[in-house]
Amino acid sequence: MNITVIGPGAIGSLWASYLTEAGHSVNVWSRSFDEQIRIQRDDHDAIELANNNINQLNNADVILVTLKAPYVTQVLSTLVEHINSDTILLLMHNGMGTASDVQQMLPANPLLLATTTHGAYRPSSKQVLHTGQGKTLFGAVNESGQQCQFLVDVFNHALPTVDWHSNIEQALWNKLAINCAINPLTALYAIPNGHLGQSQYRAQLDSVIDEVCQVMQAEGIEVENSELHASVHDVIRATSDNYSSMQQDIAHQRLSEIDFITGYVVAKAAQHRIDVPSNTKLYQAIKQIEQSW
Ligand code: KPL
Repeated sequence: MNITVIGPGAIGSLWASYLTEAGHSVNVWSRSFDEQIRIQRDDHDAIELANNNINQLNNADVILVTLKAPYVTQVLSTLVEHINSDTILLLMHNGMGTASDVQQMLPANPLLLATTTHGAYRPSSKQVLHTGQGKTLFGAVNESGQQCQFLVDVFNHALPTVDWHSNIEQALWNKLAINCAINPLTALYAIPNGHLGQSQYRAQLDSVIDEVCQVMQAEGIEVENSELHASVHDVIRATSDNYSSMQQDIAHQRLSEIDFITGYVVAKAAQHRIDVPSNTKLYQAIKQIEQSW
């Protein structure tokens, strides 16, 4: 297949590399002005991929968007006229809230959402390390997206496991809850994920999770409060030495995904008239840091 990866950061470069290895014709769209970019995964041979090539974008069967949530609408809006209406759009990022904008911009395109637990790290712009094996879920946003389940086989062949989820919202909310609990707290206190297991963070962590759980229930998402607490703690333990993506963004003074993580929950809570003081405080604290730069 002809696949364009928009936003070849760590996860985008990982998929670009595996999809190329699986025999697909992959190109990228990035901030770089170079016509080609080089990606070397782990100790494999480096690959050269065309960059910012309008013809390849126009001929793409699939566009995998691995931009961070705050850039999705902004970047796609500059490319709309070059995107064929048959091209499948697959959004893969932390947080929620971009799909409705993308659907408005490109209403005819099949639109899919994905969530992944693969770990990837980019020590330099040309290198990507696959730091943790994970699982990926795809699901449809619109009717034409429902016709694209075959894509699971294509991507699963390149980097297993990939499964189809008939209610991707459910899976995205579960991931969102984990990100709401871990990301802003680790960013605010500049700590690795594992430190959240310490007793001094317990009350704040518990109350963030309780609030997100209430909002999920109001949204009609199937969720059990004790299971949500347990899955947050599982991730804290499994990623104890890692710094969350938001911690890294804030430490490097980069725009974080707070609007699409905690901000999304706070906005949904307001629609349901649910008070979420702990999440609101964290949201404001991270926004304040970003505005101070
Ligand atoms: O997804 C993550 C992130 O850092 O954004 C978690 C699950 C918190 C792992 O660090």
